[in-house]
Amino acid sequence: MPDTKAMPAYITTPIYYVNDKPHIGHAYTTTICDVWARAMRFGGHDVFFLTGTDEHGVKVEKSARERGIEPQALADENAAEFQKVMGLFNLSNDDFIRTTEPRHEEQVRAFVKRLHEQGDIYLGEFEGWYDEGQEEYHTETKAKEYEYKSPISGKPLVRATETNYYFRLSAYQERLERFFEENPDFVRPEARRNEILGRLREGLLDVPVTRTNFSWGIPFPGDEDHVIYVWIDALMNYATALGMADPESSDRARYWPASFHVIGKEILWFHAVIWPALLMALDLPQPRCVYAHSFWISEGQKMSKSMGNFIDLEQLQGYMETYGRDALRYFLATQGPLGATDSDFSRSQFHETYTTDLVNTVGNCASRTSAMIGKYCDGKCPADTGDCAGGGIEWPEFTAEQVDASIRAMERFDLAGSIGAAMAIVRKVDGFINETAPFKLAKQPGTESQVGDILYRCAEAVRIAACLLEAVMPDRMNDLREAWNLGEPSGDLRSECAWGALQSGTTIEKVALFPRVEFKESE
Ligand code: ME8
Repeated sequence: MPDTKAMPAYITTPIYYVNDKPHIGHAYTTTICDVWARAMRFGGHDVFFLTGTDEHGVKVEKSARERGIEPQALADENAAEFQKVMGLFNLSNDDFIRTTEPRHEEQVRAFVKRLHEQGDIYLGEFEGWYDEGQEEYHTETKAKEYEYKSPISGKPLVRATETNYYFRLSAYQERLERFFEENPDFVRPEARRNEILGRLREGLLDVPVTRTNFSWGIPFPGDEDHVIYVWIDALMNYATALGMADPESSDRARYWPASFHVIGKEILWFHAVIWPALLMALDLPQPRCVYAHSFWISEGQKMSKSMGNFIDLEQLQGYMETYGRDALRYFLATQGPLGATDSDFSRSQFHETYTTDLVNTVGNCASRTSAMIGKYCDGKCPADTGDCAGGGIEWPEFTAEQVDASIRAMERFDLAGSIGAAMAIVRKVDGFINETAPFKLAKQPGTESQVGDILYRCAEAVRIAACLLEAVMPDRMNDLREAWNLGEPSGDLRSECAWGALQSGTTIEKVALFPRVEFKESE
């Protein structure tokens, strides 16, 4: 087994367009990456977590023009909105890259220059079916299948001819197919991998990497009438943030390649095909996994601007004020569209998840356990006497299994699975309290040792679950750490979760982690 603990881990979100304000989708992707990044840090990994904004391109130029301001002013304004999300959701990103920063622009030009000089980029003319909204060409087969309309906006595809610089994507067809075969986990979930593989096998066209119809972009090195296509510029952020144009002089190069590029399913082609081909051309190692999640829909409806039903930051702030930000993080991480199907964000389901999992399960177990320790053990953690009165649970074995399952699930980005394993520990404690009824037992004389033993087991199991839940709910689990005098996370999650680390005699204060909230339909 390699020593994985000190291994660098690198996770990225898409960089978000600044032509609009952030909404739940952006908060979602960034939050799930944050959960993973925190979990890996607790596990002792050397983590780099990157997010940022995509600030060039025709969309930004157009939105700015509509507002009568400069594109850079719009970018500054909305980049600040995206940075606000970081604070609001307690996101622990190590950097926030903006594609208008000189450090990014300079490296993009260096990469593009290299590709041009080595013949991977050439000047050519092209005619094809163009999706203006997506800034993307489709093959004849695909255009026909889409009935010559954009699969995203429904607007007609247009026949377009351009003299542009092209990236020789077609030259990477075989290498890409081989790469996909040799790395079955490169694109996840599997349904998405199959889609990409199907499309890949239809054959690749060279792709334009410059534009001349607008100017808000990075000038093409050596031919400044052309600006670099926003997607090429944007994809390269994952490498420029680590200084990969000159890895020798970058102290972040050790993080390359990414463990996970987490994205939404609509931008998978760019990440699963174009990006790997660019990396092959640049001779850089490939990311381990491109994880393409599905979409949140709202109260059963697709969110769109025309419907005006985007769950925006204000609404999310409303949820936070009522339920707390950890509750929102928990909901996003456990109920989100990490698989191949979309998830519905509904007020009633949010409320139900909060009440069932957080109030009635985690909150209730922690408060019952600490209240009984207060009442029967003077607020001091009792001893593990082995004098347990029933329950029939092999706690060290049971918790070790859940800890292992939880850590492994997190490592492969199965957030719900990881959190589910931690929740299984808490549910077991709940059942154990009901079955062994220490509150009844305590009324009989001479049962101190038994009662203490039961409560030690409850407290120790809750503590272990809390360590596993800390990545998703850092605020509340830190409250528990403080109330139970558990100290700081050690950076070695597995040892921290070993049964028996809780010392008898530790002061255990009563905690109320998740207050009950009344459901209001109308909010
Ligand atoms: O595409 N549900 O930026 P973008 C879940 N700049 N996630 C959603 C979502 C939804 N309904 N809607 C959006 C871009 N997202 C490019 C990316 S990367 C090199 C360049 C999330 O502002 C999801 O992660 O349109 C999606 O991929 C991303 O927001 C798109 O953000």
